[in-house]
Amino acid sequence: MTERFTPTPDHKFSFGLWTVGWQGRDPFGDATRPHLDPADSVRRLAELGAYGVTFHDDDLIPFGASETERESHIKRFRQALDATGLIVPMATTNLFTHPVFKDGGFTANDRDVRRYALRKVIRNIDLAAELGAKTYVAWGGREGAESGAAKDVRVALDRMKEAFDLLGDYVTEQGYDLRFAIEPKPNEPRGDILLPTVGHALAFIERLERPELYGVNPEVGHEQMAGLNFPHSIAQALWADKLFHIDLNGQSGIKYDQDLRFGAGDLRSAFWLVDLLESAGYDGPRHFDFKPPRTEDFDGVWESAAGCMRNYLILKERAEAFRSDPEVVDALRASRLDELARPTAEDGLAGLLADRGAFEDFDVDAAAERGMAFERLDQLAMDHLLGVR
Ligand SMILES: [Mn+2]
Repeated sequence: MTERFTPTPDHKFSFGLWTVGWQGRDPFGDATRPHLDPADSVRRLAELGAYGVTFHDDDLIPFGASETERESHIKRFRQALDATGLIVPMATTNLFTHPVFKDGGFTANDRDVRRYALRKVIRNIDLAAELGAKTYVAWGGREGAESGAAKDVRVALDRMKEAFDLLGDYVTEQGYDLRFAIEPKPNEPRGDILLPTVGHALAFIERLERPELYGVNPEVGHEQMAGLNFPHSIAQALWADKLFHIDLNGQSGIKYDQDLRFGAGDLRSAFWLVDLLESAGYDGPRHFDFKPPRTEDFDGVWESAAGCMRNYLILKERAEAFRSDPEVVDALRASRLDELARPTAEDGLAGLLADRGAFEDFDVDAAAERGMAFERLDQLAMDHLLGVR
């Protein structure tokens, strides 16, 4: 019963060092947990069944560390990776904690801050490539504003494009097998953040010089903070072939970024998300970007991390049961999903125009009377999710 929900490296679960290592500092309170050594996180995550670990530069090497300290932190981390077999599928840069980034990194009004930010990213891209990462995430948490005239958004987007184009040049010149994944978020810590949703990021990417190098890293809670349907955003990213990475966590409605463990918050949305990822054949990491609540001690931290993976596997099983239920197959047909999959005019524009049945002789009233049977379909999903079928 429990064995089938036991994670293994084949499931491709990964965690950020900053997740289990979060000390519980929030805007109103101090840390509730001591510092966690990255090497200990690696060992513990491996024991729990994860396959990968990810990091911001500053998670691994404290900001301002000397070159010698830097080397020793990297060495200890490498040793833990080698000892456990954990890999580094993704890395990212902290362009938000240090006060120098209070007005952003790539789009700070201060040009010297922008140049420093780019050099900080490039330095960590070298380390990411060295450790075998295939994806480089860019979350621009401080790229935004609290007031109107403070940021000329069109010009800031020019600077954002300039930054990403330079980084694209860099990985291309170095010959790194590394692609970028832009992580949207609508607000927090800035009042409003640039590239606030998956849709904004997808549109931005098409304006870059090498669009093929860039995709998105959507986070459950971020899209839900904007009141959006996360599985719909993921479906569009998949449709555009741009789902390079994903941040799984939980969020209850439109409020501050909760970073709950995956499966907490909007459970039905989590069910449809896992159903989508699994049925679409997404083969990237299932990466958890959550924060074990500051009420927890380390036992609670590991319980929370294990819960993320367990909930994913439970939902995967529930989604598979839903899809393979013959009654669901009937219900999908009754709701005419097969018809949606058929092109609207495989007879071409001329055929459509010549088809009197499509318009002149079309029985509008009869079509209007047809029910869609979506409620039966959704209740079947609910029964499967709740484990009563
Ligand atoms: Mn978050």
